[in-house]
Amino acid sequence: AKIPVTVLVTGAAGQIGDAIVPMIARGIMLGPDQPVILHLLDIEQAAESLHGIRMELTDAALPLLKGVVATTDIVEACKDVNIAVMLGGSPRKEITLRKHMLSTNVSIYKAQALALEEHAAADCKVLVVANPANTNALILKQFAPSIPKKNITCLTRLDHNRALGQIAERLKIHVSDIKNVIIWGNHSTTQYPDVNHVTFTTRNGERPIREHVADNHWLKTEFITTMQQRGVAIIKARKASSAFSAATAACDHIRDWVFGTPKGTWVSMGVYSNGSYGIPPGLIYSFPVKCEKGKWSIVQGLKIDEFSRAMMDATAKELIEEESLAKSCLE
Ligand code: NAX
Repeated sequence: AKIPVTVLVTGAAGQIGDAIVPMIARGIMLGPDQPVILHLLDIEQAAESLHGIRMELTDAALPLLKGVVATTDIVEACKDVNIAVMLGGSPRKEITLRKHMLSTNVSIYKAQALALEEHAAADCKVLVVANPANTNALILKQFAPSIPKKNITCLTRLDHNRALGQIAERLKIHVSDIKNVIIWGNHSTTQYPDVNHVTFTTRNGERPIREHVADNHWLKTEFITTMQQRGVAIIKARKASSAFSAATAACDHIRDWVFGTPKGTWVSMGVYSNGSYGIPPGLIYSFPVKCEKGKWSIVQGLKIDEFSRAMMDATAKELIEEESLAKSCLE
């Protein structure tokens, strides 16, 4: 039998937590034959709902679930975790000032980094979902220096999947027949969804998407704004922010990272920049990545046109500003 993998979910009593906990416990993230132990962390005010989730996990009699630790103690939560999915943080709806949101989250991510640094497994893989995701991951990287920096990532897979979904709907093709969209940069409204390298499957093999989109104008205008505003549109419609789709994306992110991306396919992940494509080294920036044997690498050699260059630099600029704002919160 396989050794169980311990997965930490912070903010587990929140709405994405609600969606992702059953997914992990039923093998959607790590596969149908991988036993898991769940560590669920939330804050004191959410202790009762956390207890409720724990009761439901018991009631579901899940064959893959080998243990549950539901706690409000960060040290207990981080003990020996192999994978950490960080959903916990102050929600946007309560805090409207960016600076305020940053300073609250900076202190949360500093504290959680210190606990992971000390108590998590040495090769722990970290996925930060909570906003501002890139900058929270950057803080985590700074305060958990013994965790390899390649192991600290943030979620832009939801944006990636959204882009595939938008293109599929527009072109009336199935989403599984298109691939290789890229989300560059920040998980924010400055993100750049790049379709220049997207291909779709035809009877005659892979063809560039541009051959299929008569309306190139759509790709440069409405598509990009729809993407940048999609989160807000979901909130308007659901009266709550994305939950199921975010949980799905987080599972996709970890699954592809651990098991690898299919040959010829890449995905978007927020990872630390090594200077690829002229992006300042050290930033946590969303790049196209391929994964193999539990490691990601940035896809190299893609042609970048002038429009893309400007969009990629604009989102990098926003991340640099967020970083300095976050650092000023630490002083
Ligand atoms: P919720 O507000 O429903 O849940 C957040 C949970 O975190 C709450 O249960 C809260 O008690 C808990 N929490 C707060 N401080 C904590 C701490 N110090 N330690 C542990 N837990 C703590 O938000 P939800 O809709 O689940 O979203 C979670 C995060 O994901 C938010 O920051 C949100 O902005 C972010 N998102 C990021 C996305 C991405 O693509 N990167 C997309 C979806 C989502 O909006």
